[in-house]
Amino acid sequence: MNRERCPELFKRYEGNPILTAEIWPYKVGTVFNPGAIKFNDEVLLLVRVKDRQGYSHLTCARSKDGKTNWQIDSKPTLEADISEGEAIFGLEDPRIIWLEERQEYVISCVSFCAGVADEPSGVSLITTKDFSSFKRLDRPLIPPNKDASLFPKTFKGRYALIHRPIVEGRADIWISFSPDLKNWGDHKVLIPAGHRSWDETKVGLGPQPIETTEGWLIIYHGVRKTASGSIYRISMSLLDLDTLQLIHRSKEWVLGPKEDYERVGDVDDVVFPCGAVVNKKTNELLIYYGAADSVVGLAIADLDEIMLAMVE
Ligand code: BMA
Repeated sequence: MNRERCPELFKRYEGNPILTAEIWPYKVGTVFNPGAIKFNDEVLLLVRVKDRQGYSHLTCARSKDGKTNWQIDSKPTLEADISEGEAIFGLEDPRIIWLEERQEYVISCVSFCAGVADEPSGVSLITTKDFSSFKRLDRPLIPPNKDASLFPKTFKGRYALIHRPIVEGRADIWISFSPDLKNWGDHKVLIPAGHRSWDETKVGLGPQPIETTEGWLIIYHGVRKTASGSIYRISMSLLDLDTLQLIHRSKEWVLGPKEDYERVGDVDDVVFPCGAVVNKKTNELLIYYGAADSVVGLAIADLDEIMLAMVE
């Protein structure tokens, strides 16, 4: 199809990939799957860094325009902490929100459960005000679980958490609620994996939930296993602002591996966003994504066009 007549909703930034292992201030293997948030008038990315042992940690990269001149911490910013029950080999795929209620940032990332057979993946909730000192909250849910984020607000006094447990072999997106960030319940499937479609193998949350006038924008990744491997693409859905019920889900994926840096890397054919920021002046959504588990890309879409595309 003629690309002019059918432009893609998300436009890749022309300077992609924006972050690579080559520009890192210390020796690493790959850099990908960053969380993103506005912090002190800058875009802050908390980037998943895989070292040359194959273990992951998180490192801050900051930029005034969210595109260029990234200032990267000179050493790991946040690492797994065995005294907190996290197996030492990894923190992965962070999502970040500013939690109004507690006036602090909460990072939800994948960690691995030390002391549990086979060290399954679980979710760590980590708070910070400055991205240099951090405090763990209680682990919200039992493993296996990943792809989690809190909402930045409470709903009738309850915190809400999106997450992706594996239940009876199924990988659907769930939502759970808590009055105190300790006790979680009212668990429901929010976005099930697709049926015979591009997202039939599994789905999981992408960036943190984004509040818009139309509802909470939930960008999620979907996976299809094919004869030549899995393909990770993304799509969008919308939740009611108050009830968090699903009100729209796009029928099609909106961004998938196409460029070389998305198609070939440590894991081929992966686009995997964990963070997004809104540019209020331009009405644009900027999503930051890991490409082929090797580098960081940026893709940008107009928020009104996103809403129109959702209901198509
Ligand atoms: C998922 C997560 C991501 C990774 C993706 C592709 O299960 O582990 O961290 O980017 O697989 O390898």
